[in-house]
Amino acid sequence: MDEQQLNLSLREIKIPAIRYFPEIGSTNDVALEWAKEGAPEFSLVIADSQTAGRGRLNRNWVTNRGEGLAFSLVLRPKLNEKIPLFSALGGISVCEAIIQTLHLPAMIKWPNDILVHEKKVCGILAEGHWEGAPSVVLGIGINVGKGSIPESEPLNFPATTLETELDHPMDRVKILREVLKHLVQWRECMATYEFFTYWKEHLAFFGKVVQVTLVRKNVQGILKGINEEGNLQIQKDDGTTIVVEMGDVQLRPIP
Ligand code: BT5
Repeated sequence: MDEQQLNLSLREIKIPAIRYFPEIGSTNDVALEWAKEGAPEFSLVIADSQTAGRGRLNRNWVTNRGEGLAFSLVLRPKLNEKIPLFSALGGISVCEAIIQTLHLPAMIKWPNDILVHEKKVCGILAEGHWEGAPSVVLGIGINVGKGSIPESEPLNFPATTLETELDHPMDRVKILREVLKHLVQWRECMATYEFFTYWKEHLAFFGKVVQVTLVRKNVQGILKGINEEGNLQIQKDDGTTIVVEMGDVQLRPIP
């Protein structure tokens, strides 16, 4: 991967500027700084490896050199466009690109992961900056090569890679191009009926009994869907439905 190849491959997509790094701390950090300096919508930061890749809640995200995709887009939110919907924008776009290009059964695990065969292949981190001209940085990490999964640490969810699922080598830039193509298209109809329908239809564990880990406690119940704010709806055993704004979902562990 290099800047010239990226510029060439992405020339047909509405990307105004690209910053490529062989190695960087976190592409989200670079994009947040660039956004403050006025980077236009769809400015792209991409790195071959990250030394301080971030997940949610200060967790880490590993991007090994030559294996995964790690990139961040600067987006300019309109009034009323809230952060959870940007995570969904990323999720829907990655999901659709994987399904259409690779014919793998990708699903969106609320709020920000893409699963293939119930294993995590992609994580998404949307972060906002509201001073001055508001911006949202949408960071996406995709496990492409078999060496993308960190070996040295336990993972919070089982992981896989695209190459593991398809058992052949893959062109990372081609996958990037497909994701960006879908992202530019979905950006036009964010939060529409079509957007929510696609999200709901590809929601992992829909109708299944799940456990949601919240900051201080766990909640169990049937995953019923998402509301218009992008929050998760869980029906508890007593029949009441609760709305979850932040948490980690997994199938209910077998006792
Ligand atoms: C995420 O957080 O899944 C969001 C990851 C976002 C990464 C992108 S890469 C480009 C941009 N720049 C950044 O700095 N970040 C974004 P979360 O749901 O909190 O999951 C984090 C957890 O996933 C970690 O605690 C590990 O257990 C696990 N993990 C770390 N690296 C992984 C990998 N490559 N594949 C699968 N799981 C991983």
